[in-house]
Formats: sequence, C-alpha cells, structure tokens
Amino acid sequence: MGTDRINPLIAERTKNTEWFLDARFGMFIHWGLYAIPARGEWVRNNERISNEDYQIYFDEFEPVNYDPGVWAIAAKEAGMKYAVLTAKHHDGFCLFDSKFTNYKSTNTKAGKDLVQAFVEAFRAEGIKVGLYYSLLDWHHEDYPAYSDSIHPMRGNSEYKNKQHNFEGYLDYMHEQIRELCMNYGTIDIMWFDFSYDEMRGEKWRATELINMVRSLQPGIIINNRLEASGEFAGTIKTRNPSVSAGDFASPEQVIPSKGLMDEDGNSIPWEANFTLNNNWGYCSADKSYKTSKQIIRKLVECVSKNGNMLLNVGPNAKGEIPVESLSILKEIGIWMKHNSKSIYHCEKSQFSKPEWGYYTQNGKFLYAHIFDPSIGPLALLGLINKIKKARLISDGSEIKMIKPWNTNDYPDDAFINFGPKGMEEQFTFSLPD
Ligand code: FHN
Repeated sequence: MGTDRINPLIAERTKNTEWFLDARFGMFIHWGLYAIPARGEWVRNNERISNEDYQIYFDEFEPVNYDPGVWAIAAKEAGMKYAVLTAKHHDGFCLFDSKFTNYKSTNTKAGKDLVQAFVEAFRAEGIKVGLYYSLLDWHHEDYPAYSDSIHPMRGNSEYKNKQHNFEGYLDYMHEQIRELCMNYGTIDIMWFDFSYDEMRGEKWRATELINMVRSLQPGIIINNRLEASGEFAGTIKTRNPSVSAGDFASPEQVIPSKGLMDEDGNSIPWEANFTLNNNWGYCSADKSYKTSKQIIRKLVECVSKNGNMLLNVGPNAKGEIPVESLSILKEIGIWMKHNSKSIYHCEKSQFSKPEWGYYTQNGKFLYAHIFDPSIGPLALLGLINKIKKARLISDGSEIKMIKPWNTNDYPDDAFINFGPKGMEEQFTFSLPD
C-alpha cells in the first residue's frame, strides 16, 4: 500500500512511513527503575519521592530475568511488526550506556546496555525497533523545577531553588539522542514524549534536533510530540509543516472517531497507543487488564480508520513481562494467525462504515469485521453488484452470496447467511479489478 492516500506533504517529507502503515501493530515497552516500586511510571512524581529515596531503586535495579529475546518472541507471536522501548522515561534513568550521565543501566547491578540488548533481540526476530525518549527529566539538575501550581511536576522539586541552565539540559538531551542515533544501528522510530504548555517546538530546539536525527537515521520516522502533547497528540500541522511536526500523530488511549485528517482533509499517519491495564509502567496492584477481544476490536477499528495500534507492556523489576500481558498477547496472536491479512497492508475502506462492525481494505480485497453478533443475515448495503465472491477469513470457506428474496425491499443489498458460526466473523470479499 502506498502513501499516496496519505497527506501528500507528509508523504513527500518522509516516504519512510510506508512500512509503518503496512505494519499496523506494534509493541510499546515501558520499563525502568519505576518497576521496583511497581506503582506505575509516574510514581516518583505522584508520591513526590526525593532523590535520596528514589536512589534506592537505582542501587537495587537488577533485572535478573531480563531476556529481550523472550519479549521479542511474545511480540512476534502476537503479530506485532515493530516495538518501541523507553530508552529514558521522565525519571531520567537511561537504559543505555550514555557517556553524558552516570544515571544509567550500565552503572546498576544490571551491568549492561539494555537498549543494545533490546535492538539486537528484536531485530533477530525481524521486528523493527523504535526508541522512546522523554523530553521531561526529573533527575537532571538543569531541567526546570515544577511550580507548585496545577501542573503536575515537570521537574524535580528538590531543585526548586537552584538556578538551572535549561540550555545545558537541551545540550544534554540532544547529545543523548545523537548517541541513540549513532550507537545502535538502524533505528526505525524515534518516539518523543511530551510537549506541554509553552514547552513545544523550538523550546526544545526541535528543528536542530530533527535535522540531526534525520541526517543520522535517514529512514527513521518520528512522532509528533516535539510539538504536540496528550490532548493534541492527534494532530499534525501539514500546511507549511514545521520540520518538527512529526511523521505520525500519536493519540493516546483513544481512537479518533473519524481517523485523522489534516486541514485539507487528507488522511495523516497516526498510531493510537494503549495500555493493557491502566498503567504504562509495571503496577503490581493493577489487575484491570483489557481482554484480547477488546484489543482486537480496537486494532480493527484503528486500521479501518487508517491508523496503527501501539500496545504497551510494562515489564517488572526482574525484567519479565507480566503473565497477564503474555496471556492476552498469546490470544491476540491466535486471532492474528487467522486474520492478519485483514490488518497488515490494510487501510480505510472505500465503502462507508457498516453499522454491524468495520471494513478494512487492501486493494481489491474488502474485509468485513462483524462485531454485532445480534444481527441476522448480513446486509451489505449497496455492495451486491460490487462483490465477486465472499470467503470466511479463518478457514477460507465459501460464503454463498444470496440475493434477497424480494429485491424490491432491499435494492442493491447482498445477504450473507450466517452458518452455525454466525457471530464475530471476519469475511473477505474480493472486489472486481
Ligand atoms: O507521561 C507519559 C506517560 O508516562 C506514558 O509514557 C505515555 C505514553 O504515551 N506518554 C505520557 C503521557 O501522555
């Protein structure tokens, strides 16, 4: 599938999005020191933990069971085509051997560059690799301390009375991103997080940063969060886009109702990121996991609207993906084994959304995803003369196309009579060339 149906300005600027739009499904991995307190990745902020108290987790960090090969196989078997790991989250802890800080995994009992192990393991399974880098940094002394106002802590309250040199922090940030672009081979995605209030775009020296990233990694794609933030993560400026507008929008925990278009109505690449429970980072008490069926429906809905899904796992302090997450990924993988051709390389259909579910389409193949189990014979409004044949995706069996007995009642309708299976099926319709 080409990017010709994607915003021409974005397609022109980064032809790199084609694999991304075909891949449709990726793994997000939030992992770091916060896995030890096991109360989510914002624990340091939420509980106003002091440097001294948070240092305990640095001193303890020893993921004895860290094996990114296990993570990669779980992602592959779930049908995920790319993975994004937090190289540095807001707490400032670096999972990579940066020469600009001592606050890094190689100085902990982990004793290794966790990013290096991640990229090697996932590439070995044929999965593209992305790195998440937090613009916020609660550890770095030159990141502005937060104000005791309505905003959640952006910096470290212990530095509140300290003069900080924000340009110095930006130099640090840019140099670390240079390290990530130079030291780990081909990086397919750079996932920045997040801009806020007045802190966006050139406040991060974004043009300089993006030009550097693209010069070192010409094939990379970059999300929109150097300019956008949570509430605006679903936007990319495309008329006279700035260099740092990003290559894809990044709505969080929601699916845009109509997909995402730019000011001219052209579709823009987007990727909705979701947690499996309610936490990005490991949270031992949070057992509110979504079901595999809920995830699959979200994935289908994303693709039906020209979007991707980035589904998160939060490994624990030992380096293990929680068993509940593994179980859900396995179930998704079983569905993907039979139905992935209705996901990969697919996009929004030329036909309007049916009331019983979603269409996805790949060229002359139209895929019907039936989510409303209550309906009887399936009426395909206005498709009767457009479908050559129909098959059940899971086993390829033929679905007889039966014209309604009284076509006066349903002009141009085609009914597909459910067999005993009846519900929750996916159908392939091959359309005439
Ligand atoms: O604050 C982060 C959060 O911890 C997590 O990384 C999400 C993932 O999209 N991004 C920010 C919230 O928007």
